[in-house]
Amino acid sequence: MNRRKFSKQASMISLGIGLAPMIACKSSKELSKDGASAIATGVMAEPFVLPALPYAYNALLPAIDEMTMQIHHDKHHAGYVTNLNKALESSPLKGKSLTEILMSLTGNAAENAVRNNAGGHFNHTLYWEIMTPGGSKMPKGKLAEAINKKFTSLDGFKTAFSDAAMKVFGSGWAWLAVDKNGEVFISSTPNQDNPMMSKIASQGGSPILGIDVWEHAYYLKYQNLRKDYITNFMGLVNWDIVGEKYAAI
Ligand code: MN3
Repeated sequence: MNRRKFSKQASMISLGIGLAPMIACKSSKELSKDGASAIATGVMAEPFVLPALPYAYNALLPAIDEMTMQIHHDKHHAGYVTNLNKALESSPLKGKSLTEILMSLTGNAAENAVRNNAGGHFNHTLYWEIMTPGGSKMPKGKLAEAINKKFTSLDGFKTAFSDAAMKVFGSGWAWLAVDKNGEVFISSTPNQDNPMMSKIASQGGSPILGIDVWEHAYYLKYQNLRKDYITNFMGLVNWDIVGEKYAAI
């Protein structure tokens, strides 16, 4: 990437961080295996590119099987990235960062292609990041305090989060997000929406943890047993990364 393009993308990213630094540069960098900067990965600014999975396809076994990971990342997420770039060609949102795009969406049907694919790109980037076979198994520090304040305990959070994920009708996501007062909340969104779409979502905020409950995320291994997938997902959460995201907001 030449210097001019690099600085153009850098300025777009700095504009995009705004109220919600979310998958900020630091986190995007972690997704890049070749040591390139977060900006060069194109996770957050045009042209958007598929971030490398930060671990092997089989790293999450036995909770999530290798074929599911491969298809999910290489086909589904890749498709959102390709279609996002395509949709932006004829969109007034072209040129904005990913976070700016999400926060600008109004729910107008003309935005649907950008909405679905920008959401898909953002959501999956977060999902890969916050799952790992390693990392802390419990939230620490300020995040632990915020979770305990809202849900009494980690178990209280897990019960409420699992309940929200179970109740998503059809395809969608459940979230742990942070509101403008720094308080954590649980919500769910249909399709590829997320709480960053503050003009659309039932509650706007910055997601720090999300579970994909589209059937493509679990059906090969779990079929109709969404509850078992959710339970096993909870054991994959890297609370160090979630804590970093909370601290960055
Ligand atoms: Mn998915």
